[in-house]
Formats: sequence, C-alpha cells, structure tokens
Amino acid sequence: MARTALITGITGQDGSYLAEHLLGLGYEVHGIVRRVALESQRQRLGRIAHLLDRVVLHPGMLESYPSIYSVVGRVDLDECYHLAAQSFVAESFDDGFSTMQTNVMGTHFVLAALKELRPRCRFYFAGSSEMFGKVREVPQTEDTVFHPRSPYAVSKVTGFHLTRNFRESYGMFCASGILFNHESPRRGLEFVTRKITSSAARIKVGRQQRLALGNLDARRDWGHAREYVAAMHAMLQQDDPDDYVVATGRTNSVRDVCECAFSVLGLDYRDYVDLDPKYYRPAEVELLIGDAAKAREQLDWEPRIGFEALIEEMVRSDLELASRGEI
Ligand code: NAP
Ligand code: F7E
Repeated sequence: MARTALITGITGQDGSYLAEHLLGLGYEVHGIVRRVALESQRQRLGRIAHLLDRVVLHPGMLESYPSIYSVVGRVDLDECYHLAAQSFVAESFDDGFSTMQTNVMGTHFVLAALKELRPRCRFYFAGSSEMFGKVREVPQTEDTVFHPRSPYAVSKVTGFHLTRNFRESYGMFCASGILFNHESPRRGLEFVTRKITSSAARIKVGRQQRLALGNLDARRDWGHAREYVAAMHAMLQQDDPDDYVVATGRTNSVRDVCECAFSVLGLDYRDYVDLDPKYYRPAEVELLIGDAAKAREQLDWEPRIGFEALIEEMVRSDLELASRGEI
C-alpha cells in the first residue's frame, strides 16, 4: 500500500522538490497551504503548479493549533515533513516576533497534534546551519555547539530542541536535518543567490541597470535543493531517529556568486554591483561550512551538483524568465 506523507510548506522551494521526490517513490502526498493560496493559485502555487493533480492540499494555519490538529486528524499519516517557516533571516531581524510565532509555535503545534493523533507518524524538522551562527569550530558537525545569531536562528534552535524533546519524552520518531544553504531556480527572489542570478539575467536583457548588495565577503556552503530533499526522506527511513548535517563541505563567498553568475552571461559583475549598507545584517554569520560525514555513512547521501553548475542552472533559468518578462 502507498505510504502517505504530509508536507507543511509544500509551496516553498524545498516543499516542491520534496513533493516531486515522494511522488516519484509512489507516496500519496498531502500538503498544508495557507487558505489564501487556494484562492490565488497562479501567484501562490507556482512552484507546484505541475503537481496539482497529484497532491492533496489542505488549507491550514501554522499559527493555529485547531487548524493543524484538524488536518492531522483527517489523514492517516506515515511521515510528516515540517518545512513551513518564515525562512528569510533578514526579515527575522525586522519582525522577530512573527518569525518566533510561526517557527516556534508552528513546530510545537505540529508535534503536539502528531503526539495526540498520529504518534507513530515519523516527523522531520527543517533545522538549519544558521543554528551554528557564530561558529565554534570549522567545519560544523552534529556535535558542534549552537550559537544562533538572528531571531530566525533562535527559532530554529528552539524547534530543534522541541523535536528532540518529543523524541526523548514520548518515544516518537522525530528527526532533524541541519541543512546548510541550498538553492535552485525555485529559490525565493530575495535570497542572495537568486537575487544575483535574476538580476544578472534582467541586466542582460535590459530590464535592470544596477544590483545593490550587502556583505560580499560572507561565505556559505551552497548545495542544490533537489539533492537535499532526498536526505530528508532518507532520515525518516532509518531504524532510529537522529539528527544529521547535510552540506557540501565547500564554501564560496557572495562575491564568488556574483563573479560566476555574471560571467555565465559574458558580463563582469564589477560593472553592475553597488554596495548598500541596508543589506548588512545586525549580526552576521561569516563562515558556515558543514561536515556531512554522518549523512554520507548512514544515509548514503552525497551531493553531486557543484557550485558553478548550480549557479549556471539558476542563471540559465532566470534568463528564460527575464526574456519572457516574467521576472
Ligand atoms: P521557503 O521557500 O521560504 O518556503 C517556506 C514555506 O513555508 C512556504 O511554503 C510558505 O508558504 C510556508 N510558510 C511560511 N510561513 C507560513 C505560515 N505562517 N503558515 C503556513 N505556511 C507558511 O523555504 P525553503 O527554502 O523551501 O526552506 C524549507 C524549510 O527549510 C524552512 O523551514 C527553512 O527555514 C528551512 N531551511 C532552508 C534552508 C535553505 O537553504 N533553503 C536551509 C536550512 C533550513 P507560502 O508559499 O504561503 O509563503
Ligand atoms: O544570505 C549575504 C547575507 O539571505 C546569504 C535561508 O534559506 O540559508 C538561508 O539563509 C548571505 C548572508 O541566506 C545580500 O548577509 C549580501 O550572509 O541568501 P541569504 P541565509 O541568510 O544564509 C539558511 C541555511 C537558512 O536556514 C535560511 O532559511 O548573503 N548578503 N548581500 C545578502 N543576502 C541577501 N538576502 N540580500 C543581499 O542583498
């Protein structure tokens, strides 16, 4: 019989790739979406437009326990992937309260509803390398101490501890992925890689003149989202629940992204990029680089798509969209 999975955040970058991955494995896939998304599907369901006849969508609010409880009560779930979150770090500095509300309470509501209604359902929590923040060691592993540097990161540390607490207190199968940055042509336009690839493409076709950025020296460990969702699924297939770092082990700067993206289009980023202090963060995470040895050994997971190939894929996709006037 087909296994059934629920994805919160199915309309996001990772949710869309995970839905594809699970459908490919023969799962029955359900997703929680905001009610407003069902009312304006073209704008809000774009990333899963090609899957709409194969997934079941339930309106639900992460901020409301009754709403989560009612969705979890409706579907006999084997696995739940909790991806929904206010995921933009910069926004969390502007409105830490709503980030906390969505990310901390939302996670607690999903866990509590599962405990009441589906205690045997396996649960995945979308943890983040941001939890390491002001890093204590390089590279970071599952044992590295957390030192979160933004309200977003604090919310994810809390979600991580809640997940472990439900695992230890109630014997539930609750696992956390500690995922380093992963990108794709489906990345939100405000995140730095997509901001750069979309701007480079718009500049190339004459729809934009300049690109304003913040800290060009910040470094990240950037992988491809399509590969990272496979690790999420693998975590829930283990004999015992555990936590895993998912990363490439390589690091590049924001400047490298600029150089790579503009050069795919035959341009020199130095002719177009301006620095704007408004994009600097009150506290920065300077050097995140992950050691995914445990995922490699236990999940048989390994990233294959390198940094240059990732950025090039994003630029080529954005060039098509820019040529059609869609970005
Ligand atoms: P994303 O593209 O920003 O997607 C976030 C999803 O959460 C969207 O489906 C969004 O729905 C939903 N959501 C946000 N607030 C909600 C609310 N109040 N109620 C219901 N749904 C809400 O994020 P992503 O890149 O796919 O990341 C997925 C998860 O992994 C997030 O938890 C993120 O924090 C975490 N993570 C991401 C990365 C990364 O590099 N991508 C790394 C580590 C961890 P709408 O479409 O309606 O806004
Ligand atoms: O910033 C610098 C910025 O917003 C990357 C989320 O998925 O990954 C993501 O968080 C770096 C930062 O992603 C601009 O200061 C410079 O150092 O693309 P980002 P993020 O903050 O790393 C983690 C793992 C998550 O969990 C999050 O959910 O780029 N930067 N100039 C800029 N960043 C932005 N956004 N815009 C700029 O103009």
